Amino acid sequence: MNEQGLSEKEIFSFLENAKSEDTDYYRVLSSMCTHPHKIAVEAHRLFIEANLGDLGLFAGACRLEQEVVRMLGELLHAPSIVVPSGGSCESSVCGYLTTGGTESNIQAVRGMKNLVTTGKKGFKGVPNIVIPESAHFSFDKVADMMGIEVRRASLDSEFRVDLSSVESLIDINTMGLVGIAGNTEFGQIDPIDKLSEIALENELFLHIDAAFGGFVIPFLEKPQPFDFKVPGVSSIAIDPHKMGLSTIPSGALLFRSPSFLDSLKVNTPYLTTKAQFTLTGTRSGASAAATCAVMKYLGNEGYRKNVHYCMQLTEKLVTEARKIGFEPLLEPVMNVVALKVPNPDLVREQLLERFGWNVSITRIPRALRLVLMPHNTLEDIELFVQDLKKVTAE
Ligand code: 0PR
Repeated sequence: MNEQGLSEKEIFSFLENAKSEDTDYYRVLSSMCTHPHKIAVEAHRLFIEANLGDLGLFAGACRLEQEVVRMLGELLHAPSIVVPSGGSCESSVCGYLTTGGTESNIQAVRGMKNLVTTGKKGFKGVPNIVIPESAHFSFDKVADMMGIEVRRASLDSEFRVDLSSVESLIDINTMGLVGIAGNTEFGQIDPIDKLSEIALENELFLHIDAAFGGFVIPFLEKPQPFDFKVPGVSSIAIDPHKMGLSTIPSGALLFRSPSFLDSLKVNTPYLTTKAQFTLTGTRSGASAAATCAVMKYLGNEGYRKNVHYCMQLTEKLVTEARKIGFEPLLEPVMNVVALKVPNPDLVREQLLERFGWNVSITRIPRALRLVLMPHNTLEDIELFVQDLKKVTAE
């Protein structure tokens, strides 16, 4: 740091310089985030200093968090219950706002672990969870930090988790299963109803990672079962900072039962509240306000339009790609396309170098991964496919 501060003018020229290196989502087909809605940005500014880590000082922001949890509970068909709240807020749905899918997944597994290790079930060895091979790399972090074994079940030909593989990995030390509702690479939805049957039969928790799909699946023309309507689902991660059009960081974790949330409780003796259930201490009230505002502003209808638009982009991309001879690995279920092209790593590199397109690659098999988001346009898609044709023709 300098001994003396810079002028406002100097700071902003320094910041603008840095900002010019960012993409502003132009020609970005690799991101699950997008421009936050302007209502979310305004609300975020209004609550910029609010700290949800000290609910007693920020009762208003706390109320907004509870309202978001209530609205998400409604969206995900959560049963109505009373939360054992450490703060001054009570809610009829159980959960809290996180920094995103990573924190939600970590906390869901931590909850499972706390419940089983203090519960009746006799664990002989290291506890384990069974997740799909397609699970997000946040589960690598879970494996690393939680002292548990993470077992990966293989996928079927449609990139959904293979149920017989899941069953073969379950043993006496299994605490729970994870299903993905909108996996990162393919946008595919695991058979959540079948996973639920396996979970109930074996008395296991079932966490659903709907970080991306949570704001997509309910608004599709033919939604598949993935939420608390499915009886064995015990917790769900859903991210407002992805298709929820809120500001970063905005994630959420919802539980079917208050005991799950309670298992995460830590006493906070010197705060205005007695306990915390969250992973982070200081938390952004601005994100809660942003999410609350955009959800209320858009309503179901607004999100349905948003998903409809992204699915139109998706269909356009697949149609145009087929015209130049490229097939998707699977018929897109949501606004993610995995496109089979020869030499995808080189194609990706060329698309960026020559035309400024940011795309990503799936791991197995290697294919171009394209996420169609509200910042993309139908014209963009046409241009993209033309550029893809040029890059692959050589
Ligand atoms: N679960 C699923 C299914 C996800 O797709 C992701 C993130 C997470 C959990 C973790 O969420 P957080 O990153 O919010 O903790 N999926 C995107 C990905 O890894 C995140 C992302 C978003 C990456 C925008 C790049 C980007 O520009 O691809």
